[in-house]
Parts: sequence; C-alpha cells; structure tokens
Amino acid sequence: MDLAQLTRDLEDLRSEALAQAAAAPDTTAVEALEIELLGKKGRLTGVLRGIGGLPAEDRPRVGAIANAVREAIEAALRERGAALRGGELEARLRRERLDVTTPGRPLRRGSLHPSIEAMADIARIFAQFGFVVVESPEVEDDLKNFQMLNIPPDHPARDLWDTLYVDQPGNLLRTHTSPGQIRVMQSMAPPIRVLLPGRCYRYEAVDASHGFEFFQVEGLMVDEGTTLADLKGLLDQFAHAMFGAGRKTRFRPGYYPFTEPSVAFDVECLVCGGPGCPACGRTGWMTILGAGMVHPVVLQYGGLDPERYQGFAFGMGPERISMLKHGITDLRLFMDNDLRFLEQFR
Ligand code: 2U9
Repeated sequence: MDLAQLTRDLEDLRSEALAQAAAAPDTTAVEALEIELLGKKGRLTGVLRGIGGLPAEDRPRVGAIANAVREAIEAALRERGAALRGGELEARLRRERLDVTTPGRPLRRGSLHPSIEAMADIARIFAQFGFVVVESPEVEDDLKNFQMLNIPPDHPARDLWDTLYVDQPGNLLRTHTSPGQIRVMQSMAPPIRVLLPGRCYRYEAVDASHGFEFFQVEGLMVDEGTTLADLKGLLDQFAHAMFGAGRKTRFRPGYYPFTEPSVAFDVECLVCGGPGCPACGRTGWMTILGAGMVHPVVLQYGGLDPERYQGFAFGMGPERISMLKHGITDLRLFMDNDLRFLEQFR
C-alpha cells in the first residue's frame, strides 16, 4: 500500500459517502450510514488499516487527510439528518393535523323521570323548612300499614286501600308511605320533621288517574304545641314555591282515619285562576294534597304522649303535582316510558 493509493481510497470514500448521505431517505438511514461509514468496524476504519504499511514520514499526511474526510462525512450526515428531521416533523404535523374548530359530537343527555323530578322539587322545598328525607321498606306488616294508623281489621276505611299481599301472613306491599312515619316516631324523639318519598302499591284497575304502583310523598311534623295553623302556613309556602307566589289556597274538610281533623288542601285553578273551567271541574280550585293533625291514638302507637306532643301530617302524589304543573291529563303517561313524553322534561 502506498501513499497515493491510500489517498485515492480516502478521496473515493469521501465522494461516495457524501453521495450516500445526500441520498439517505430518512433519519434511520442516516443513523445506519454513520455506523457503516464511521463506526469502529466502518469503512473509514477499514481504509485506515492500510496506514500501517506506509513509511513513518507519510503517516501524518494520511492522518490529516483521514481527519478531513471524517469531518466532511460527519458534516454531510449532520446536515442531511437535520434536513430530514425538519421534513419529517413537517410531514408529521401535516399528517396529524387537528381542526380544533370542528364542532364536537353532541352527547345524548338523559333527564330525570318527571315523577322523580317532582319528588326532588317537593323535597327541595320542604328541606327549606327543615324537613329531612327518610326512606322506609316497601314490604310492611298489617300492624304498621293499617292498625297503628287507626285502621283496625274490618274497619270500613280499609276499602280505601285495596291491598296487595305477599306470601308471608301479615305482610303486604305498603299502600302508602305512612308506616314509615310510625317507624320514625318509634325511633326518633321530637321535634320531628321528616319527608317520606317512595313507591306504594294498590290492587287497583289502571285508569287515567289510578295506577297499581305509584309514588307518594308524605310529611310528618311532631313537636310540643304544633297546630293546624302551622300546617296551613307550611302548605301555603309549599304551594307558592311549587305553583307560583300569591296563589290563593284553601282547606276543605276531609277524612282520614289517621288524622283528626283531616283536610284537603286546594290551590286556585292553575288553568283558569278562579272562575272555573273544565280542568278544575268548574270549581275554580284544584286539590293538591291531603293532610291533618295526627290522631292521638296514632301518636300513642308511635310511642309519643299525645298530652305533650301534637303533630300534623300530609300526603301527596308527585305525579298529580307534576300533572297539575304541566297540564298533563293522563297518569298512565308516567308509567309508559314513551320517550316522546319523557324527553319533554329535559
Ligand atoms: C302518620 C300519621 C298521619 C298522612 C296523610 C294524607 C293525609 C293524604 C294521600 C293524598 C294523595 C296520599 O298520594 S295520595 O293518595 N294522602 O291525603 N296522608 S294525611 O298522614 C299520616 C301518615 C302517617 C303516622
């Protein structure tokens, strides 16, 4: 190996390497070239192996040329790499381009069932007066569903609650949430202010105003010196919050075995506002709930002394409240789960 040959080999390597660098298609190819040309076992090292056969005085010259070739190749690879990285970034940006102004896909939002919504509205209003929500079992016994509410066996008022019985003797599906209030009185000390929302069951034919399964919300307040006037004031506030401020209300005499006196609570007709129309049966009034002072016998069953404590109770159907509020005329719409009806409550 002589100096001239080695110098030619180095120059050939340089021009070949520069051409390869310029033609590298991507950064992976540039990295591979770097190893192939400049690595420990690369082509430059291969050419320089011939340096050992040169006279000592020629070696520095070849060394200088070899360094220049190495630097030239390094520069070419660096340059090509940088150019490719720029291009690759650009291509990637183009490929992954996002139009952040594209409108999003709409999410289908659900909504509360109108019965549940009415119960939530009722609970929210009574919460402002200190009433807390209590839940109680749907399977009850005859004692709490009837007898402790002053409805003994064979009492004619039992006809008001056609009952669905379960297998075990004495057990039944509650016909109202009232047995829950017996449980509350037996387990809490006055002052008591509770609201009992829940599902109730009756053995009844279904029509536009009756279901065999329905919701009820009942309330109970017991304290020393509680009066019918407290009940009237509370229900007025409720009617105004639910149906609009300033609406006239009235008490009418009613009958329930568990309250004495018992009343029906009416609000001025929400459709005609007084003069009478088909919606209010031409009376000008709509009955929104029943109520009364808790019968002393019922207080006693609840473990409370009626000489010391008085209480009032009220009960309403959330569907009826919702029907009056929204002008709905058929109760069955609440059970049918027809989306055309339900979607109007979003
Ligand atoms: C206890 C004492 C008294 C609850 C009451 C009503 C009047 C009432 C009905 C209205 C329509 C229910 O949804 S509805 O069928 N309820 O009119 N409920 S007083 O009185 C009680 C309850 C429990 C211990």
